[in-house]
Amino acid sequence: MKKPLDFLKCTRRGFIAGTATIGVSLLNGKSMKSVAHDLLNFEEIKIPTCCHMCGGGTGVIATVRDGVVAKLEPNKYNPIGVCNTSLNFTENQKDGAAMCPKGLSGIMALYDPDRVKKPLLRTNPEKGINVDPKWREITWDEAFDIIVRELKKLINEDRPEALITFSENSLATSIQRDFGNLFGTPNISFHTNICSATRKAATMAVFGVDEPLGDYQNSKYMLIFGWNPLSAVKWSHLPQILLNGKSNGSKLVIIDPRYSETAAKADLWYPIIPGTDGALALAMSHVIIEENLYNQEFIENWTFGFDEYKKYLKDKTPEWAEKICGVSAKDIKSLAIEFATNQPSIADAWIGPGQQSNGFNSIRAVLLLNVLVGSVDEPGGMMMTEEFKLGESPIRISPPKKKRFDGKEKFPFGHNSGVYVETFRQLFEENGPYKLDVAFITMSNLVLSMPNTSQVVEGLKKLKFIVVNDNYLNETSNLADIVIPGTTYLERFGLVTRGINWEYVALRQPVIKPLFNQYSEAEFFIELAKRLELKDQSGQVAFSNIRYEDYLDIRLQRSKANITLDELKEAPGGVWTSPESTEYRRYEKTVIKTETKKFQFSLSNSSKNISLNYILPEYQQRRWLPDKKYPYYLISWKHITHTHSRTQNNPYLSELKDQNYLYINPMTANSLGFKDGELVGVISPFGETKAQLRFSPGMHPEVLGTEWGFGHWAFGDYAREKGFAVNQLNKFLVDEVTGQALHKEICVNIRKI
Ligand SMILES: Nc1nc2c(c(=O)[nH]1)N[C@H]1C(S)=C(S)[C@@H](COP(=O)(O)OP(=O)(O)OC[C@H]3O[C@@H](n4cnc5c(=O)[nH]c(N)nc54)[C@H](O)[C@@H]3O)O[C@H]1N2
Ligand SMILES: Nc1nc2c(c(=O)[nH]1)N[C@H]1C(S)=C(S)[C@@H](COP(=O)(O)OP(=O)(O)OC[C@H]3O[C@@H](n4cnc5c(=O)[nH]c(N)nc54)[C@H](O)[C@@H]3O)O[C@H]1N2
Ligand code: SF4
Ligand SMILES: [Mo]
Repeated sequence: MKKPLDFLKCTRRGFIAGTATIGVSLLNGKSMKSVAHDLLNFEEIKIPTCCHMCGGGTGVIATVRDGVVAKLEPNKYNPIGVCNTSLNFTENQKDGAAMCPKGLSGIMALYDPDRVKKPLLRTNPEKGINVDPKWREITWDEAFDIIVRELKKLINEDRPEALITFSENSLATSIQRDFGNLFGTPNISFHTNICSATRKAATMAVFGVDEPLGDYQNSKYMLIFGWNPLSAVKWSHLPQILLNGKSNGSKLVIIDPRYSETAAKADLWYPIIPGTDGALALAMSHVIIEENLYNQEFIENWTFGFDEYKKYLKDKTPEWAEKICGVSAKDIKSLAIEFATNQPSIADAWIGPGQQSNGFNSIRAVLLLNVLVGSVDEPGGMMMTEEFKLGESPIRISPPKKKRFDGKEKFPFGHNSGVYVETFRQLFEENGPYKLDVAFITMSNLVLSMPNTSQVVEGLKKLKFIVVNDNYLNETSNLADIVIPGTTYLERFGLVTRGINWEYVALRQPVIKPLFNQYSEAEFFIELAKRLELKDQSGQVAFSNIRYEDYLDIRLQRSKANITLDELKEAPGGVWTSPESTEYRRYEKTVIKTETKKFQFSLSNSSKNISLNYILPEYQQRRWLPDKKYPYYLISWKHITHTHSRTQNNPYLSELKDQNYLYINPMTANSLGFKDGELVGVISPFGETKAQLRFSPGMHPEVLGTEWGFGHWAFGDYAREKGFAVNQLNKFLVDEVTGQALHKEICVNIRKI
């Protein structure tokens, strides 16, 4: 390995010493100075914090030796990494906590020499995918002056809505909303609509909560459609609790067009045709009803729309579904009977079906299996969790009344993160409701992560001024006017509240000072608001005497935790957990938050102005289907060693995996005369790229697939020119109900080169 080790040379003393492992008692709270190695005489501190190598927020303990982060390890005081129900927390804690490879490699994200260290100004006015921006380093003051000048133009023209922001969805989100409200733009958007908005909308429609999580460890049957938690690790306890469930006698069944990492641990795996999960789930429901295996009492007391659903299911037989999804009628029947008779059971679906058209209905059909058998909010069933709520922001200002650019309100279950695909389509086609001039893009590599690379690039070129806040000069910053150096999570504050089935809040805190003396992402927006002198509703300049830490402190004190930030720092592992443990059958005590206040087989007819085929979770064929010219489905997924496009420059992770392949069933390849390892052209109507074939008997013969996130042409030395960027091949497609981007709906052909 080259640069990173050179970069760390100064810490050699600490590193050598580190090899003689020190048994430091596990911490209580904040920067606890502990007894170090007397002989070698260096100072060691252990600091609890939360990972942000992906959005999971797993608990971490950072060891800092002489001011250098030397080690990251799991924090067993934090439920994320241990267990998602309090029922098993203490028992699981005895085995310690877990982190995934991406999390364990966080040090290399911090000390990556390719990081952006100073604000940069573009000096080349020409913009293009491969055009050198000719960056010039500028001071922070210069950067703020230029940005303030551009934003003041919008204020002077009374067009604050011409500012749009895009951001990751758990980094300074409420500060960005406050900033948007103060500035007067409604166009504050986050990545959820290119992520899992279909699942959130489907769970809202069926259960009235937006992120229910299964109690897998206590389940007897786990049926998972298009979710791969053993590789797409997000809450790092998930692989273990699924496997604990299995050891406790549960059956694990995976529905996925390929033999995924989770399928490899499953009892049964059914390769399905992409985008047909809804048909399979509907036919299973048909069988459960026909066989009288549904939970009549639960349905009578707690659900809405059963009779209509039952009527709709009349002809959705296993034989009907077999022709659509490729799973045999016999298997569908036995799956349905097993699911209903092994209680408690869980049926769940994530973004495999979610990033295909009609994802909203497909996921609803899957979730309704839980409702049919009544395993909702039962131990071992699907838990009706709600995210812990922080208290109100201290910034008092109402949202602007202006219309959003992305037309989110046209989507009946449009997600409040916005509709990126519509934003970019309208930018590209120049037919939005008004002109957008300025974009802030924080912790998002839209050029790689959005479908339809070429039109996303052209869309970005239509903007007058783009500010990217990132740790790297990524593909998106190639089109920016100013790049602001980001922080890593090891250099900033935050509060983590998602991902388990009882209430908790965990502290993210800087374990060292920001390496380049940079503002954190939240502080950047606060500083900008101050320099623009944005006023709250009382007429005071907002944030004039509130630091980000104060902001978090106030919201924490106003929450149910009712503690200060300092108290959270002192809490074991930097975590507050509610004294009330995981609750089951919450619906018996509280109101179900669906429109009809029942678990919904059907939406009510008056619901949300929704078109008829979304009232019930009807099966509709995918919009983009293979044809003679493009005969193969192309799907993509996450590999355990990487997060999206952001970790490919991490030397630890790129040593484990440094490129993606195009996986193909050997039967398909042989029939076409392709060899394992061959470089081929991959063509869709929207783009072309080259990929290395890899034979995999675990691929459905009609489906090609790859790990997404590779194929950088910018970023850093380790990342560049490894593998291919799959989103060059797709088009702007959205789920009609939610506005979710449909990354997994692509059809391609391959050719010799
Ligand atoms: N290692 C790693 N883990 C991550 C992330 C990461 O970047 N890297 N990102 C996190 C994020 S933001 C998210 S949203 C989650 C997502 O977590 P997952 O939902 O697990 O995401 P994917 O890996 O994209 O897709 C899951 C599976 O869907 C399959 N699939 C594709 N099309 C279909 C279909 O039509 N039907 C069915 N049944 N299956 C299909 C794919 O083969 C894949 O195995 O992962 C999180 N965890
Ligand atoms: N084909 C295909 N496309 C997909 C998916 C898929 O399965 N298939 N999955 C989709 C999903 S689920 C999601 S969530 C999106 C994710 O898409 P994005 O949210 O765009 O994620 P990344 O591509 O990882 O880009 C994140 C950027 O943030 C920067 N970054 C990382 N950490 C920090 C930080 O702490 N501070 C700052 N300022 N910057 C930081 C990284 O350098 C990187 O440039 O991609 C979607 N795209
Ligand atoms: S799943 Fe891995 S990368 Fe994501 S937060 Fe947990 S440890 Fe970090
Ligand atoms: Mo995601």
